[in-house]
Amino acid sequence: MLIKLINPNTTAAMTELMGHTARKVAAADSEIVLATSRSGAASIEGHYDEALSVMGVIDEIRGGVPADAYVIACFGDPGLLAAREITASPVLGVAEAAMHAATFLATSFSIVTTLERTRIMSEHLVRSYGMQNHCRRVRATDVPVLELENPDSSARAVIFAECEKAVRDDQAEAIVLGCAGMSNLAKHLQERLGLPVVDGVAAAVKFAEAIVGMGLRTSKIGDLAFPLPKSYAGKLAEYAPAALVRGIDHQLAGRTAAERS
Ligand code: 2AL
Repeated sequence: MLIKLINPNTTAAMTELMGHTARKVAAADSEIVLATSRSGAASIEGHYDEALSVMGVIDEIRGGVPADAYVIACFGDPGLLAAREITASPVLGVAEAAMHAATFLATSFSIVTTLERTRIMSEHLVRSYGMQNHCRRVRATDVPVLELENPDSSARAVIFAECEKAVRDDQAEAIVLGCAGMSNLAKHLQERLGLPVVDGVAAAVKFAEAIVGMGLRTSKIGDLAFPLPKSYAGKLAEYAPAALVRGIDHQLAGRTAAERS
């Protein structure tokens, strides 16, 4: 099956890092196609960055080879529900996938993320995903996203120290890594901490395989139905749903990419 992993930020090195993680966990017959957003912020660390990243995500879903599933690889899950509207192929967000995975492994988890403002954003996600009963606390490290790309930075040590605090002070039984750019740290942290450390990139890829493998597709009878055709004005005219729908072909939407080829 073909899984397209979309990095909603424009930093290609981060896409490669996440692609490495995805390919390590993917089944032998899964093909992981990587896409770096062609518009928007170099890193997503606020509501504004996030809102403006959504068009880049949409572009990657409506353009290129149709995939059996899509992974939105940023911990804010930018545009997740909008993306689910424009395709019937399952779309997974790394935050939602990681939180669900953690609930299978422990009755409580804490999230360790990047900046203080993204901590607050992750708290919103915990509430919108109904994870309040499972998430003990969201912890910020004040490590900027792009600092994760710098091998000389103290980011790893700072993240480890925050995970230790989550175990000691929150009594967290599992850790969820609160940035897709941390995906290469999960194994090392898990070994050092001695508890499950969940990376959303790996979780989303494995859930995508499971959902597609079960023959399941996104429901098109409610709010995730294809967007209503209408005109959009100004700079967003090209995103008008009629144009999107033309690009996606409703007839084919119910079949997998493997079936279509
Ligand atoms: C992220 C992420 O995963 N990628 C990005 O650019 N920003 N999220 C975060 N909490 O820092």
